[in-house]
Amino acid sequence: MFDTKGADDAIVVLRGASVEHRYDTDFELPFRQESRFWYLTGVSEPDYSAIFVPKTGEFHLFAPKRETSYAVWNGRIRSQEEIQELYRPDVLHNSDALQSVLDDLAPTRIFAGAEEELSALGVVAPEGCAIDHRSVVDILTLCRLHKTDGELERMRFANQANSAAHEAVLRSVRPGAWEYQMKGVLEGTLMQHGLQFPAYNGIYASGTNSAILHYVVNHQEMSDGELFLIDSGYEFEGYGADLTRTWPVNGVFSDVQREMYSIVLEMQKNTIDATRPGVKMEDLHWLACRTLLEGLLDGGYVKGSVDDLMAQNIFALFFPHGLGHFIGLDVHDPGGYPKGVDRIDRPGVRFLRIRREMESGMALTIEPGLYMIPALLGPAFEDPIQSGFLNRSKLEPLLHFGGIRIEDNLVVNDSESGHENLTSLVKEIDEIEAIMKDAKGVRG
Ligand SMILES: [Mn+2]
Repeated sequence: MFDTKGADDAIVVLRGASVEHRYDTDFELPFRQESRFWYLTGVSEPDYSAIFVPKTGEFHLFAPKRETSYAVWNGRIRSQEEIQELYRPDVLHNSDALQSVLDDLAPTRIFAGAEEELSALGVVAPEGCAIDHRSVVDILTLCRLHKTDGELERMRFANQANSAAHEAVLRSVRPGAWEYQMKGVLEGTLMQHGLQFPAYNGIYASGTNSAILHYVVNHQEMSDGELFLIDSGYEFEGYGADLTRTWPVNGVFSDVQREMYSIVLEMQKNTIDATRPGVKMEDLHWLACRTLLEGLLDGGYVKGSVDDLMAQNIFALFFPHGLGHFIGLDVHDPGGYPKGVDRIDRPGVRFLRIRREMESGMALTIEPGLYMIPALLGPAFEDPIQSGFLNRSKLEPLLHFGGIRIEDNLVVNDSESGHENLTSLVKEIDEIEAIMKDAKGVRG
């Protein structure tokens, strides 16, 4: 895949991540290896770098030379034998050998992970050597599209642990509790499973906050009659889960909450059922939109035909984000758009993070939602065309309803169903209510 024409002596140079600090202080942020480096080397500690030689298949690993002070302040210094055993490079070097190894290999072309890769490593390319900053990124993106068995094992475990932690939160949700306390329950449970690192900034949103798509303030007391939306996941060995559920704070769905929740559950079931090799993500998104509009039509919240409502982008007033994204070492794993494929320039679907045909081995989220967002519905009520499709008298009382999202993680495969759902967390209304009732009984 590398363009090595006339450059048989091309090499790949990659720099692993270093510890970063909070602004201008010595406060160290938790270390997280850069995903491409982690994917290729398996190294999840700071200050490593690597050279790959495509012609011979050789993997050179460069380990940082730790000073004695490291052993005092940071941790035990690994022996060369230990590093060799852990990461199994063909040749293990100290990082101060990088320049001399580079000079000995005398490449005429270097594939580097980023523009500043070589200068950040403190080395210079041999004179006349061409440097390509794009190909490694593009190729690794293609590799990461299809998960290996080892990756899937980690993703399954991440999903099991995160599902268990979400259920612990489900048992803790009640009027008078605070959003951040639910974060504490989730994190505490995940730590017990050994998952220490969030895959993204979690959302713990009650009431109207649940209609703010990336609400991360998490600082509100939860009230009787409101919904609570949790969208949070932690990583296991780099592989995250990305799960969302929405529950009634008081343990029982009100009539309108039940009605809206059922629409989202239907959107999710329809699209999960259709997820299989060969299907296009944008078609799954359209299916979710049509299911949404059918539900809203049934309830009398909108007027007209599904086709007309689709044509007028009414779906995007209630479901303004994409149906899902790839997931793996990054929560928004790369590769959603093949080269030359652009975003669809329409409300809602323009935020879709995948426009690809599904293939066996791809891992993705399916996360439809339904929100009452005053910033979208207000202007639509005044819009001469869109207002004609909206039943304002039924929608206006719901402006403070909040929102609902249900999100599972799937792997596309060649089985009869076309996929494996990694997420084992309750989502049926009666299951949710039964668990919340049981938890209430336990709490007393
Ligand atoms: Mn997601």
